[in-house]
Amino acid sequence: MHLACQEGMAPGSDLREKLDNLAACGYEGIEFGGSGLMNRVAEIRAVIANHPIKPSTVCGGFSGCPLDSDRGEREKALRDIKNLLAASADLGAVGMIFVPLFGGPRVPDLSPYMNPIQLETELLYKLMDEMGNEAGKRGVKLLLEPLNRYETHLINRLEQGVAVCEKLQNENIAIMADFFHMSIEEPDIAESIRKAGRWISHVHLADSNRQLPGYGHTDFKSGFRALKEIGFDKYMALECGIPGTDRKAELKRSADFMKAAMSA
Ligand code: LER
Ligand code: MN
Repeated sequence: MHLACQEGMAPGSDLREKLDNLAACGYEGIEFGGSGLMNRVAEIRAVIANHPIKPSTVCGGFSGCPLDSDRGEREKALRDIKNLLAASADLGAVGMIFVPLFGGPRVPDLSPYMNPIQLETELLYKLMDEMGNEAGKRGVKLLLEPLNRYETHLINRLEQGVAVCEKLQNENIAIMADFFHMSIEEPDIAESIRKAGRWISHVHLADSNRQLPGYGHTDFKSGFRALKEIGFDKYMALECGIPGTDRKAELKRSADFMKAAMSA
């Protein structure tokens, strides 16, 4: 398991300084936001080439919405996602994080034929299969992220993400597990991780209050133990707030906290 941090959280005035600071604080990877990333790939590759910090993942950042009733919105999303999968490959990242839908339904209720969730699910299968094939061509993964109920009505728990993976049986599609969302939605985080098993290919780290791990009440020890048990060996990227003013000291303190939890 390798600790990573989202670019936006890293202290530093430019990418080089951010990478140096992350390395000094005990991290091994950096997660990039997808918005505008296509235009930055060459610059990032040049700066990161011989650096110990490696790109872990690309997080969302596409326009449109894959599950909108408007075909133009869906096509925009699909085009951007394909480009971001290519960018992920160019950066050597594990893959691209994908949230199919923020908020409520954007498709009509066609009950008794299909309600919005049924329609969204069928549409999702079709689109994810296509995106998964694209990910395969690029040698990266499409990482489906369950979000808590206040951010999406569609996929809230790991088991719902796993159900999509099992339905599609596309080896380029996986799920990721975000400790913040899990602290709201999973009855037992460790057990949910164990059940999701091999389908987990990325992790987001935040405590129960979406601050740095160590500032809330999430039990990271049992969560990390479950990740070890399933043989998870990829990146876990911070996606949270940093309390206080000394960001570097806080990032180092949290890395130390997580390393202790990993070896407990
Ligand atoms: C949103 O809450 C989140 O967790 C992000 O990773 C979505 O891209
Ligand atoms: Mn997340």
